[in-house]
Amino acid sequence: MAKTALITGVTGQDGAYLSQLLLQKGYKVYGMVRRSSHLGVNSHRLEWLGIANDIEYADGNVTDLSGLCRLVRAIQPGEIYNLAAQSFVKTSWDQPILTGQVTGIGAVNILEAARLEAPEARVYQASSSEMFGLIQEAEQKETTPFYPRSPYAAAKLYAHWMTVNYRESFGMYSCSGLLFNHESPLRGLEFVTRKVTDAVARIKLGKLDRLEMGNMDAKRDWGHARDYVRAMWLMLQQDKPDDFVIATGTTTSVRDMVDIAFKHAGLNMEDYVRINPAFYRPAEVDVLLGDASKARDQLGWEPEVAIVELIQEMVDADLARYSSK
Ligand code: NDP
Ligand code: GDR
Repeated sequence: MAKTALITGVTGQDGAYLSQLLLQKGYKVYGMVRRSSHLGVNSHRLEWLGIANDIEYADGNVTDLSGLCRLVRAIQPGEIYNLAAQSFVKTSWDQPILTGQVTGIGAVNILEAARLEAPEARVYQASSSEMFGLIQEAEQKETTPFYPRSPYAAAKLYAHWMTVNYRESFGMYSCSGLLFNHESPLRGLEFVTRKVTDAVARIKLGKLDRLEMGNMDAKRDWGHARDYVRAMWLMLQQDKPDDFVIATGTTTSVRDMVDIAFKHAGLNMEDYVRINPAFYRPAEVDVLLGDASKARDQLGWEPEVAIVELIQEMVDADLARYSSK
């Protein structure tokens, strides 16, 4: 019989790539979507991948435990991937309560629904390198102490420890993936890589004349979302549940990432980029650099796409998108 997976956050970047991977593996994929006033599912990413009609959609919201229980009882998924979140760090200072409810409590609702209605289900929780925050060790691994620097990171840390706690308290197969930044042509436009590649494409095509940026000195360990969803799946296929850092092991400044994008389009960033303090954050995570050796050794996971190739793919996709409009 086909394996069954329930994905929350199926309409987001990772939900789309993970759905594609699971469908390729023969899974029946249930995607949980938030009800909204516009018709149908916000499925543009799933359409881009050509899989929008291959998913069974189910209404639900991670803040609503009774609805989640009904859904999990009906589907009896073998695997649950909790990707739903208020995922934009900057917004978390303006909406700290909502971020706590969705990104923090939402994860506990998923764990509770699984515990009560499908206790054998394997649960993946989307944890984040943002939990490392103010860095305590030059390279962050599973044992590095956490120091969250935003309401988002604090909410994720709560969800992370609850995932560990449900494993230790109830013997559930619940895993936390400590994923570093991962991007793709399907990345939301508010995140820095996509904001940049989208702007570069518009500048190149004469539709925009400048790009306003925040802190160009921040450094991130950026990988490709397609590589990272593979790690999520691998985490749920092990004999024992465990937590893993997923990263490339290379860190790049925002400035250098912007330079890669402009150069790929044959442009000089100095001619277009301005700093706007409105894009600075109340507290910054200055540098992230992950050590994914545990995932390499135990899961056999390795990233296939490095930063230059990633940014070039994103610029090319945005150029194609705007050229066809
Ligand atoms: P996106 O922002 O692209 O997607 C977020 C998803 O969550 C969307 O499908 C959104 O639905 C859904 N969602 C938001 N609120 C709710 C709610 N209350 N109930 C149900 N669904 C909801 O995020 P990514 O795909 O980039 O990330 C996936 C997960 O991984 C997130 O939890 C994120 O915090 C985490 N993460 C991401 C990293 C990255 O670099 N991308 C790194 C580490 C962790 P809708 O379409 O309706 O808005
Ligand atoms: P991040 O991603 O906060 O790391 O969280 P984001 O792309 O928003 O910021 C990365 C870094 O770039 C700096 N920056 C800017 N950021 C944005 N968005 N816009 C700008 O104009 C800009 N200028 C500079 C930021 O200050 C920051 O240092 C992402 C999300 O996907 C989280 O959900 C996830 O958990 C983490 O990655 C790992």
